[in-house]
Amino acid sequence: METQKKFYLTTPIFYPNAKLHMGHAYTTTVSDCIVRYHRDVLKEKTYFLTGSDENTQKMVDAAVRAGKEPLVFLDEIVGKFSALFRELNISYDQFIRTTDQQQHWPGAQVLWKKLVEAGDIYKKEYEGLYCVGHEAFVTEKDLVDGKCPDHGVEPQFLKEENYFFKLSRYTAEIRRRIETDELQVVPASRKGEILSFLNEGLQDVSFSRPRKSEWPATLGVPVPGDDSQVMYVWCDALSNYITALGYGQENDALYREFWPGMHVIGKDILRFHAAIWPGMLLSAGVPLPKTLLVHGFITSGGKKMSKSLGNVIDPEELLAEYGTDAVRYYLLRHVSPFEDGDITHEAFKDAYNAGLANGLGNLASRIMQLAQTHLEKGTRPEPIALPAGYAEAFDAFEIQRAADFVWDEIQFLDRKITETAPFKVIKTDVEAGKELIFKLTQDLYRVARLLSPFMPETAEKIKTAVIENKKPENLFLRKE
Ligand code: ME8
Repeated sequence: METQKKFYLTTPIFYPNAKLHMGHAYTTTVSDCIVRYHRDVLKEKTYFLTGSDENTQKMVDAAVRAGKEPLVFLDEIVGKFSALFRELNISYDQFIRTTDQQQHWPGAQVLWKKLVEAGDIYKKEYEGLYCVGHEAFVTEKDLVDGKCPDHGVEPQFLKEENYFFKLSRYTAEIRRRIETDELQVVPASRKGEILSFLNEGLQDVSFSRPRKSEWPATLGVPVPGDDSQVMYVWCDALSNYITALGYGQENDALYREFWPGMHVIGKDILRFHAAIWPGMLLSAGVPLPKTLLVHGFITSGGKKMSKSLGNVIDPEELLAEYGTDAVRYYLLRHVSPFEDGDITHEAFKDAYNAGLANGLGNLASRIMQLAQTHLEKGTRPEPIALPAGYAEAFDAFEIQRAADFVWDEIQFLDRKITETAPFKVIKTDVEAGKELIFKLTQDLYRVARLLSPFMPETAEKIKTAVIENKKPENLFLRKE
């Protein structure tokens, strides 16, 4: 018997210093769509990981601003993360928290020890500029007018004794793996970007920080053998992708089953994932991930969303007004997974009315109205081969093209109803009319199958309607 194919996908783990916004909703929804394609359409065995990146100064700062104990603040925010993910119907298998001392810390420490064994960790006095927004050291040339252009704040000057990781050793090997697509970086423009970054050669990175007295003891993974230091947050955070699977622990069945997998990330964290992470894995003798899918940023009206511009679009507001599948539809069909994408209330409403109210919703009710009136019973068609265009698009992570494929089918069926006019045929030839309608219900069911990674609930509703031979509830009412 052919063994079932395995597929492992991770989202970035999110900083719990504020609630999640549209960009976070995007990264997670794209991830969910890809996983659902592998699990529900290709019938592979999948594992889907998300989580939160908790051992950070910015979380502690946010807690202080909110007047709350860091750990209380943390639990509240992380509770909101899972609430949003439920609303978006994100089918993750595990939510990892980097403060989890059972699931995360032991594996992170085993990985650290591997780097030590490889001779890649050394101690050094270091001074530099630290941007809390990035949770990374920055250099003068990264700054504009003395401030970090991404976060608009001056970095802190730090002088510390830290452990360093000899990342520089791995430049050539990382380059080779990316060039040959052993570590596939998608899209090609991001591959080019990281290769030219690697051309400059990688610097060693500071990999630990002195433990801060104001941090609770449960925050920050202790450096093995030196409790005065905690792991640098990116070293700690990146390791989540394998600690969640049990790497370095007694029960590492998931790790053996699913690693290596793919990571979905935003363009802002490419260097961490395509330089530091592979460097750590090479040092530790762990296989590299197969793929990094690097998406762009979501803007609103062409501008970065910001409270002062008043263009912030809150995923919760959209979910409350339009529902889960409408939000998923917009993000998956109208935002490119490779470039920056835009969302405004106007564009959302137009897309909703065209693609869902007039498109999919209208088609499903037209067909099922005919079926309910003229057929005696429902049907559950046998699966047929996956259309090549759809599978190719998904395999290349061209999510929009895969969605377009489904909407092309919807248009095709709309035309088919008009052209074959079963409602007329049935008046003169009952059997021929019924046959046309029956075929349409089968086609509709097949559309629902292809739709399921994008809009799982709607796909189920449509399938049920076909099986039970009844009109689905008003799927998407037009919005004026
Ligand atoms: O970077 N548009 O966490 P984070 C699209 N904890 N995607 C966006 C976005 C936007 N405007 N803003 C954020 C971190 N994202 C680290 C990751 S992983 C080991 C550690 C997405 O909460 C994008 O994918 O700041 C980004 O990489 C991710 O959210 C995490 O953002």
